Amino acid sequence: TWGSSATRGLFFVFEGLDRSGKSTQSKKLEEYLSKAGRSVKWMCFPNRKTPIGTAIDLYLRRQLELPDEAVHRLFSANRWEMAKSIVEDLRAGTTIICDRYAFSGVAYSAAKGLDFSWCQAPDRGLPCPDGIFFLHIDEKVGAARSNFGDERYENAEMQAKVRAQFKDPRLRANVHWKDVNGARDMEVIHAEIRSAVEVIRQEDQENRQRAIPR
Ligand code: NYM
Ligand code: MG
Repeated sequence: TWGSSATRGLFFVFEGLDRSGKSTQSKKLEEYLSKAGRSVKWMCFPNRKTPIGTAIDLYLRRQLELPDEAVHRLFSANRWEMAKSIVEDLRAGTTIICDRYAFSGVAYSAAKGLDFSWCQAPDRGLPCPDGIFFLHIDEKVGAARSNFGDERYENAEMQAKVRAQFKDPRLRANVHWKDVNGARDMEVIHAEIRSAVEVIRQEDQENRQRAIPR
């Protein structure tokens, strides 16, 4: 638990394929919440600036070869590098908005053929998001948007495999997962996410009030 502080921050994660609009939407939510006067921090995974993130960045840019199992563990370790600061920020009342998290970790590695539950194991115990917004784009929209760069995984074949893994119900079990149709106008998407955030915030406050003994 996060303790009983009435000002705990909320933790929101954006997930989806490459080019699904996660960065745009996560930054729009950050802007909206900070304009509303909330303390908010945006972050992304991989965090390429940490020691482990440096290796991940080299791997993604094809300047480093690593076994699939090893790089999977690095992606997870990269989240563990940030876990303590995430918890501290949430406790201090800062809301965190995160572009990709453990769900990408599992979907991309399982798409390469690694066992799904083996992929889930190293992330167990990480701070759990209060809401996950999965930006769904169908194959056709994805193909139209895909001016892919030359990073690893940025090709139609891999994206199709990742898309299939993101559908696995084991990813959504025990978390507040919201599918968002990412093929629409970005302001329409943003409005839908904003109202989902307010619902989650209200639920959180009600739950916390119930938990306080009178
Ligand atoms: N990726 C991201 C993984 O394979 N595992 C992970 O745990 C995470 C967080 O990194 N193609 C992949 C998905 C992306 C790539 O991320 C770089 P981005 O958000 O495209 O910069
Ligand atoms: Mg990308």
